[in-house]
Amino acid sequence: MLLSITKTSLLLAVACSSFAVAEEIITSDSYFYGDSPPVYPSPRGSGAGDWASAYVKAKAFVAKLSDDEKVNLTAGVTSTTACSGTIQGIPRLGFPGLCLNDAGNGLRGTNYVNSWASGVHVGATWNRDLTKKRGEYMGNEFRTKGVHVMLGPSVGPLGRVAEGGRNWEAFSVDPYLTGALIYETIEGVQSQGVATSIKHFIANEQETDRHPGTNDEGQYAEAVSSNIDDKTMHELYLWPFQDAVHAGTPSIMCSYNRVNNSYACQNSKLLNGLLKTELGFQGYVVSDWGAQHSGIASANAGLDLVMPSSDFWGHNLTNAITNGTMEASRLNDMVTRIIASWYYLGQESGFPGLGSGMPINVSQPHQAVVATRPAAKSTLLQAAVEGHVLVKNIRNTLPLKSPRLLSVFGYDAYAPSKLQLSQGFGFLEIKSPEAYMNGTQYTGGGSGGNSPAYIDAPIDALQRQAYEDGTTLQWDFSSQDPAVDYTSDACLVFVNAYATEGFDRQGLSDPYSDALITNVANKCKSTIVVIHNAGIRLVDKWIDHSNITAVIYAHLPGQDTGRAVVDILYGRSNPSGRLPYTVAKKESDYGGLLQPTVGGNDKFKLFPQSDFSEGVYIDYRAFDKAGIEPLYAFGFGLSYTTFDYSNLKVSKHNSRYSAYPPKASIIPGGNPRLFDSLVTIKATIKNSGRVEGQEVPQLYVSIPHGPKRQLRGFDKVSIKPGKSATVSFTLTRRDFSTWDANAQDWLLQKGQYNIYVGRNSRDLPLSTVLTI
Ligand SMILES: *[C@@H]1O[C@H](CO)[C@@H](O)[C@H](O)[C@H]1NC(C)=O
Ligand SMILES: *[C@@H]1O[C@H](CO)[C@@H](O)[C@H](O)[C@H]1NC(C)=O
Ligand SMILES: *[C@@H]1O[C@H](CO)[C@@H](O)[C@H](O)[C@H]1NC(C)=O
Ligand SMILES: *[C@@H]1O[C@H](CO)[C@@H](O)[C@H](O)[C@H]1NC(C)=O
Ligand SMILES: *[C@@H]1O[C@H](CO)[C@@H](O)[C@H](O)[C@H]1NC(C)=O
Ligand SMILES: *[C@@H]1O[C@H](CO)[C@@H](O)[C@H](O)[C@H]1NC(C)=O
Ligand SMILES: CC(=O)N[C@H]1CO[C@H](CO)[C@@H](O)[C@@H]1O
Repeated sequence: MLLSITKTSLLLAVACSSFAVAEEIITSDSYFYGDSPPVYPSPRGSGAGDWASAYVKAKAFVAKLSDDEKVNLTAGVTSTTACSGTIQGIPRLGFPGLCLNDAGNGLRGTNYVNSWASGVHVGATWNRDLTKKRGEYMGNEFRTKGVHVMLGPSVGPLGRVAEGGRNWEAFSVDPYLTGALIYETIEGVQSQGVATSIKHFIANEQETDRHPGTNDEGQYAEAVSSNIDDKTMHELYLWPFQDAVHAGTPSIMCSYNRVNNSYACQNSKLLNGLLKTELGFQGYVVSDWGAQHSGIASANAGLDLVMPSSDFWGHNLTNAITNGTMEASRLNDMVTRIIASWYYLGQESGFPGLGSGMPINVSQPHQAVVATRPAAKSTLLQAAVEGHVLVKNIRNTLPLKSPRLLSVFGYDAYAPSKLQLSQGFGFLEIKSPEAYMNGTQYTGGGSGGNSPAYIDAPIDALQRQAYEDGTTLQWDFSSQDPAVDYTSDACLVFVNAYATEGFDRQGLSDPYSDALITNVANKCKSTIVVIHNAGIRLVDKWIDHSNITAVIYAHLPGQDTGRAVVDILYGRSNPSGRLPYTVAKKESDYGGLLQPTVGGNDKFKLFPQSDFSEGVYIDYRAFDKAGIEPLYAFGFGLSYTTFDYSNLKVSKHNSRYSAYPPKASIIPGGNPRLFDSLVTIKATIKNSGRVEGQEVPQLYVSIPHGPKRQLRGFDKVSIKPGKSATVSFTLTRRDFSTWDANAQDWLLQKGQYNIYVGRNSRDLPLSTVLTI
């Protein structure tokens, strides 16, 4: 691999200089040949790790297949179910086929299912156990409906671009937090015998120009290329995928964009190199819907399955074997990986019929009903509750205590029309205002949305609370400048910030909602703002208004949105969410990472280039580097109580460590020695306030020659007032290492590592120095 990089970068240098002289518009892809190092042949799945018995069974199965049957397994077909993708069955061998369906935050496009809290909301919970439980219940819904493969969860986009349209589908802009939560989700979902398909591999960091097509000038342009160096790839974007492979995902979905000018679904460095060699991935690579752009080249580069169907493969695969452009072993490997995944999850026995709960016509009988089983209820609600992040609370505004008069405003307070949204929010290009104006936003738009059994809107839950407390409610959901009863004890304003697949956002705030909030605050001395935000939402236009006394980022809670927010507002639940991203004081603080790369300059207008030249410095890593004070730091969130930190203790497990991980057989996830624990760190947290609450102690490390600090540990603990808890963080070799591109390995540098423990990335009362 090392050899090929050297050779191709030399080639690249030659190619660039000969063309660069003329500075003319690049019209041929050949200009970019060599940008992405070739890695061939495609590694065969070996049954490594806990895949051995699945591979034994799969090999025996594949040995019985005809060539036509093999070819049929490599692409989807249209079916009589509503599955987003279907592999047809082979009845003579008892293989029923596979149903793949959207998406990572719950089932989409069917009924009798639940709308779960979305990725960013789960990221804001910082709760591993809750994330795993959510996975179990979601996985069970997929199983009940006859869905073998959940198309998700997403860990990419990670959130490089603040306005990214799909950031909300994944957990956090931080790879460690995202990696930890994807791990738990996979364990939860797969405990139900349902496979996860982790998307989008990789560097799918913007929606703009995600597909090739006709540009504004009527010319055909390729999809955007994310140009990423090897170190950034490993330390940032690949990190959570590594955790996903380690957790045993049997499926990875390759993305629409190009990476180093080679389409992600035919990029041999990504698929053969990083994924199947370095990470030892034993499952199959499935194309995002319509992401295949070449025939045999994509097969040789490591693509195994094409969805929803293939315009390129079919009998061309067997032709290519006959004429020598593809090895027969490649086709066998593609099919073995798919069938091994079916065995790996134990789907060969007792699994409901393929898509049986999801007929195309929802009026047909035999719907598998899963909503809302009593066992799932508390997890559904708790996940909704814990993703709320309280960022401002002055003059004891919250929790509310039986107000006499409460006034409620904003287009986001009531339930949207459910028929219209029975499949979740669609791909709505909402430009200005950049808000969904027709009801409360409980999930984002596009294929990552989900389908609610019901929608318990904020106003519905407030009405129930008013009944209990004898409160009088006033409301006006349509005016931008509503009349306010001056006797109101408090005013609640509900707004949202919409985002969807297919489009990047138009900004991080919108004038309509900002004016609405300000208008209410001008007339109401205690104004509480609740924002259902599918991504970062700035509050600079009004946060210092003296009448705005409380602000909650309510993210995307799913169908229990109203119940959850009212539990928080009235103190039945103590807020414990923490921001999984940084909220800046102003848009320009995000610098070049505010907006997506749009088009190309003249030279590259047919090949839009997005250079990830900032390296690993995105979000808080970038703010720390540039010395920019955020409004709300990564990891920030208030509680109704306070927590004190003390007693930091660090213990190394050994006195000396090798620079590189000891050699070992690769298992899914890579070299297993990367996950050796090196250090345990403990701290004591005391609840110094008057009510019980959950704290999220966070551990950051400054790795020599790296970002100022990086998240490398977190926990969530419930502590009664006056009581203390000891939290313990175990850090692995990977947690302290940097990617050494020359050695092509993780390097543990000798030197001093600052360790910080505290409440968020900018409030770290405990620190010490660890010498390695
Ligand atoms: C992209 O190119 C950079 C060098 O410019 C290299 O470090 C990296 O490994 C390449 N990655 C891929 C996936 O081609
Ligand atoms: C392959 O798929 C096609 C289309 O569904 C079907 O007509 C054909 O019978 C299949 N071939 C085999 C050998 O199963
Ligand atoms: C084979 O490839 C050609 C050219 O890419 C394509 O037009 C054709 O549809 C393919 N055949 C099948 C059976 O997919
Ligand atoms: C071999 O077959 C494949 C698939 O039909 C085709 O794309 C390729 O051009 C053929 N190559 C040669 C050398 O015939
Ligand atoms: C769906 O099924 C219902 C009940 O069988 C039938 O009345 C309706 O026409 C069907 N709709 C479609 C689009 O097939
Ligand atoms: C705050 O609200 C009161 C009404 O309760 C209003 O009189 C006052 O002008 C408001 N303050 C500001 C700064 O708008
Ligand atoms: C789909 C839909 O009902 N859209 C409406 C949402 O609200 C805006 C603003 O009130 C209307 O213009 C849309 O027609």
